[in-house]
Amino acid sequence: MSYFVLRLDSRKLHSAVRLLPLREPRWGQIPFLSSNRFMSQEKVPPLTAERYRVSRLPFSEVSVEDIRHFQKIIPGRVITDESDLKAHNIDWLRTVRGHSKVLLKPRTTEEVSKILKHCNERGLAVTPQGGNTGLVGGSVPVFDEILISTALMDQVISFDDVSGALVCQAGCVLDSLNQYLAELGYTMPLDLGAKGSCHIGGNLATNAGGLRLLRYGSLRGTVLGLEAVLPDGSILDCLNSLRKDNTGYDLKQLFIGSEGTLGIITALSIMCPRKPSAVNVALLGCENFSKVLQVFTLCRDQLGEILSACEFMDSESMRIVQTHLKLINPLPDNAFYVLVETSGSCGKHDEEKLNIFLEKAMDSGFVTSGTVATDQGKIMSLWGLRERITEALALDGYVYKYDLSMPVEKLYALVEETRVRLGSSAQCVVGYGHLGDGNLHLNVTAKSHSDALLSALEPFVYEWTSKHNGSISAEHGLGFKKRDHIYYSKSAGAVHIMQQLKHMLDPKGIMNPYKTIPSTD
Ligand code: FAD
Ligand code: 2HG
Ligand code: ZN
Repeated sequence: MSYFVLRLDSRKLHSAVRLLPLREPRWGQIPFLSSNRFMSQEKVPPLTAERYRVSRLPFSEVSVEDIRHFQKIIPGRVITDESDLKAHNIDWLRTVRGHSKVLLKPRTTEEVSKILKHCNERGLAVTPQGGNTGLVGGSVPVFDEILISTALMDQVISFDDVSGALVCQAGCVLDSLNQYLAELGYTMPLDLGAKGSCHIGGNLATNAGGLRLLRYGSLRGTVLGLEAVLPDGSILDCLNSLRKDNTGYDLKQLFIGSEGTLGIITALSIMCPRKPSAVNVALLGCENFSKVLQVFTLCRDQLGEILSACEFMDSESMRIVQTHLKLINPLPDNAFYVLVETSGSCGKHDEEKLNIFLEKAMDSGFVTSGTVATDQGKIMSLWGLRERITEALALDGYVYKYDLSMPVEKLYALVEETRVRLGSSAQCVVGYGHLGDGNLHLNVTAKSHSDALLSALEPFVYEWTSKHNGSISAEHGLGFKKRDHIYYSKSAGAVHIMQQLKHMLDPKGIMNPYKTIPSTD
């Protein structure tokens, strides 16, 4: 047992800290789409168009001639077999379903360009797809949009060992990039639970936040350049690797977070930090949310530059990973948990700082119990309790998912109010998230989808968030599910300019229709 329990008041600590070894596969494969259990008839969601009552826009339908044309551009990489298409038509959460008849797998930017040029000329709608781990229904078609996958665009183009600039194609899997960089002593500036499946292009397209944002900032700062194919097939080359470049408008920012509605990101350049040589993770138990906030303040105060993550979970989140994934909570019976990670280059220095922080946290009564991990296996086990909540929730039933940012002191009040409001109509209401970023993940599960439960949640959650000056989508984007709620977080004037930009770049509206930006109709 190489866990060392904090040098704290040992009476308050759990002496026997036992964590299960990490279950395989982690996120290397997302079990949902590959296992028969989840591909069974009963688990297939109804068609999006039926559940959400959407009307198809007047795009062309794919013809035999179109398929022949695509086969000339990418021979052997035009997928039309219904069973091969099944997993690509359903989102990871299994809540929305389209019925695309064709999936295209280009390898190069030029191939993407030829495909989009043809689609634009023919008025064929398309949906770009990376790892299909998006949580707002943006990555699958609503009707029969052509799927364009980046799965085969998985090459690293270059890495600069001095600046840390990585240039790669959009279909590289986040975790593969991490492994590639680890050998060179570097790491990716972002990390998320879906790392084994999500593509870096998908991360940019959603402006994914994740677990390292507190330390390395958002992709809007770490992405140095990108290349995108516009709907008419022209290639926009903004793929430079400069830290500083103030020549004109920063067009790459338009594509970061655009969720496939303006073009297809084909390559990018990203600034990668050195891989920290000393990492510590502490899991702490707290009695109530105000103590969670006190721990966070103390954390920032005492850990300063070595603080690399600060996440919180409520007891319901913990219950759900224990129930569905059989993970073991080393600190049972706490109302709240805070996971603190430090990363640095000097183990001794970091441990000293961490211990001072922990002693203060215990002495001030902010924390009732805690455990620290310093070796990789145990660190991953502690992180599993946090990272795998999304997976556990999906096993609990139908999930209503809200991803909100707001002043940190308000974060948990919404969870409590939602619980009271829903009463027994919800199976489970959990609150957890990126405490350091003021980002709450409020999730509600029920046996199945119900319009009544949805009406109890919306617009309540959005109104509550807006009233507290928050954002109704902190990091997952708007996709299909949240597009029309954008007005809770953006003014009508701002949305109007977005619509004009969309129209300028995509006058026929073929790029990921029904998503992200409300239509002008
Ligand atoms: P997809 O799901 O395939 O696509 C997402 C959107 O981007 C779609 O609208 C799609 O059309 C568009 N798109 C994809 N590729 C391109 C491209 N090359 N060019 C243009 N548009 C494109 N998100 C967070 O922010 N933080 C988290 O901590 C986090 N954790 C997660 C944990 C789990 C278990 C899961 C399942 C999801 C999580 N997510 C998180 C959601 C997150 O949005 C995705 O995991 C990830 O960023 C999407 O990447 P992807 O390659 O799977 O994209
Ligand atoms: C996370 O932080 C992800 O784990 C997913 O953003 C959050 O499932 C969710 O609600
Ligand atoms: Zn998150």
